[in-house]
Amino acid sequence: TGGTVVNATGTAQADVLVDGEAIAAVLAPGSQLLGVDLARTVDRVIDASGRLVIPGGIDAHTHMELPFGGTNASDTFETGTRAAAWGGTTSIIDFAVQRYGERVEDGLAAWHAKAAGNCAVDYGFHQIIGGVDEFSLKAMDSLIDEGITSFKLFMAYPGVFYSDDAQILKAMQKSAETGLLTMMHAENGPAIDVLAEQLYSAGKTGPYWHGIARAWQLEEEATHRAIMIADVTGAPLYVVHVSAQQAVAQIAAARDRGRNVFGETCPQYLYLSLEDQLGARSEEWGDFEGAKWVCSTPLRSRAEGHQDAMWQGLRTNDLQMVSTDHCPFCMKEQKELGRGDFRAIPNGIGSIEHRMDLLYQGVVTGRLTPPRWVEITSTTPARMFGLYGRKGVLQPGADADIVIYDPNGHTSIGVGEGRSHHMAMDHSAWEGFEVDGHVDQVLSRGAVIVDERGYHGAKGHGRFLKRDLSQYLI
Ligand code: DUC
Ligand code: ZN
Ligand code: ZN
Repeated sequence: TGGTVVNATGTAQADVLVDGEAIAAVLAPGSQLLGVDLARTVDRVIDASGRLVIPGGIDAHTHMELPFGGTNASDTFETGTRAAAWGGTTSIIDFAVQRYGERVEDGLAAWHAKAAGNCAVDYGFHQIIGGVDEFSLKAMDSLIDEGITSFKLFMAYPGVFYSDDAQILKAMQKSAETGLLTMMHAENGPAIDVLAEQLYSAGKTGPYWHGIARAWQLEEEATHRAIMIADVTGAPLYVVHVSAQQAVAQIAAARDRGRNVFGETCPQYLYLSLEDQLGARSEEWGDFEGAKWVCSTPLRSRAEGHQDAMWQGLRTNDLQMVSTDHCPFCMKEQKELGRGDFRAIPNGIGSIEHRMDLLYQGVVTGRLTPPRWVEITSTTPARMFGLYGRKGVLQPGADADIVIYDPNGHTSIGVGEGRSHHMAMDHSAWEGFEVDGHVDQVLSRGAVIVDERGYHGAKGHGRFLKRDLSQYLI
């Protein structure tokens, strides 16, 4: 009661009535329903006065326990979804992995086994297709029945996940035929690997060179190529982790031509830069400190204006939403595998806990309205990935995934006393970020899993989300 309900469509002073796991009504303040004073009738009243009441965040791009770079991403489904809950994210969509030579069904079954019974919040999967061949193409026919309505291909990482143009074309034909949404990691991997090898051989071995090898031209080129192959096949295309302003321009041009082409960016591409990485030093790690921010696509130059272009893309809706690409690795024993050779640093940043707060800063600085904040963090992810109605909106019939957010609160991000950090990492890529706003309470399907007294969730509370086809396509 007493809060400001924010949906993607607007804000209103309203009370939200929850019955069991679902929202029963969104009511004018005062909580009267058919003459009954609800505040005196219900089991429990949560006072939300002075706070924003929003649909729980949906992080549509996470990698719990991903085997990558010779190690495993450090958050399990248990620790990662608990950190999500702390940060106001009540659904995740993780990537099940099929590697070259593996059966898609086996890759998917392995991901179900990792997640089942371990999640604090609801979870769904996209399917990575790491080897496009007649078997995986056939297996893609049954994904929709499994509630998996999107798959990811990689134009990067030759020898690991990489698809060549012929494979991309065939998979996109399958996407057009079935309605599965194609997600693309758009970077020219073969070219990047040559540049990386040349830099390394020239003695340029530190973390910063990772970003130099992964030049924006090779993101622009791959984005363009993916868009054009999508065009020929009629496949809907969603470009993940966009960081180069030139890639946004490619997506914008396709959208202007009326195509089903979409783009996601991540908090790191809005806030962090290659220059930050170049200057990073610490007593413990020296200039290897920059390894904390090694991810792909890489952080880009602030002087070149990429971060502003990401905010601008969110403003113009050429970028539709923000996910984290949460792929955490510790410095000790994980990132440090790449000491002396940036190519061996496991790629990834952990942000699942901070996405809602970091994006709220867009409201604080006047770059986003509160409804747009909700749209890019919850409503569009729900529509894009076939969850809308159940998730992404506060309306009767929707799951009672609700965040009570204090716009006057404060959050100190980072590891250590008085700061918020519940991810299984020995550092934070966001150390020292002091942000306005605070996640006060979190409900997942009607259960209060976070409040001012702490965490009350349970592993196994989160359920697998069978998703419908994308509700965002033109
Ligand atoms: N990029 C990352 O930073 N980590 C995991 C995979 C990816 O594409
Ligand atoms: Zn990727
Ligand atoms: Zn990813």
